[in-house]
Amino acid sequence: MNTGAPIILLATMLSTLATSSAHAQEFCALTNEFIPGDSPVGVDIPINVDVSANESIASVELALHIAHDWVGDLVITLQSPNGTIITILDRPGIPSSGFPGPFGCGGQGIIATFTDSASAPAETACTPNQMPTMAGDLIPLMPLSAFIGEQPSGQWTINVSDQSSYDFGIVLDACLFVTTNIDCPPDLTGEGNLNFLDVSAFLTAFGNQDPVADFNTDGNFNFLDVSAFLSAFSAGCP
Ligand SMILES: [Ca+2]
Ligand SMILES: [Ca+2]
Ligand SMILES: [Ca+2]
Repeated sequence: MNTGAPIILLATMLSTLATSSAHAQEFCALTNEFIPGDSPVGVDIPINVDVSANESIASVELALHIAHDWVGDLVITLQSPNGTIITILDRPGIPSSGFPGPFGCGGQGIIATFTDSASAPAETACTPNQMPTMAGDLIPLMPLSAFIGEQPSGQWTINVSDQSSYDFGIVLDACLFVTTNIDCPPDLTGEGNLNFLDVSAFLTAFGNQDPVADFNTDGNFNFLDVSAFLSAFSAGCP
């Protein structure tokens, strides 16, 4: 009896499983996009995200590296595949006191990660004598938590616009860090359907004492895990 093919199939499924489980994943754009000066339309930067169909967003962070001589000219937005748009930055320093005057943050450059878990708001992070003038982890103008629960796969769009004359810039790098939750734990193959392949994947993982088969998460592998898997499987998925 030749059992090689099924074993290879299951091994492939399990290695797919290991890389598609819920965790933070990074997706970057091809950049070096010119930001035209004094153009409210700005430049769109697409980022393609591809995760399993049974994953939904737990958190999103946006890392940007932008060369620009007057960061106070910039407006940055982020749109999800679902159509939700949030404003990351809106002419920092305006309409408050700004620096060095009514034209907003007069510093150069952004090398920052916009994240709800930061402690400093990006809108007031201007340090005009330092390069880059915005650095490290910063809180975006609107919370990135707006994306929680959406399906992350598809095209995201970052828009960067320069809303005042004179200075312009370039987007050098743009990356999204997407952390997901698995919405349907018995869908071990992660494609959004429940069928015999998920049962096979469970049995193999159970035989190998792979942590994904510890279905009641007590650290042991026994009939309770089989029972928990089968009831989740019969209950189906949303
Ligand atoms: Ca400008
Ligand atoms: Ca499946
Ligand atoms: Ca267990």
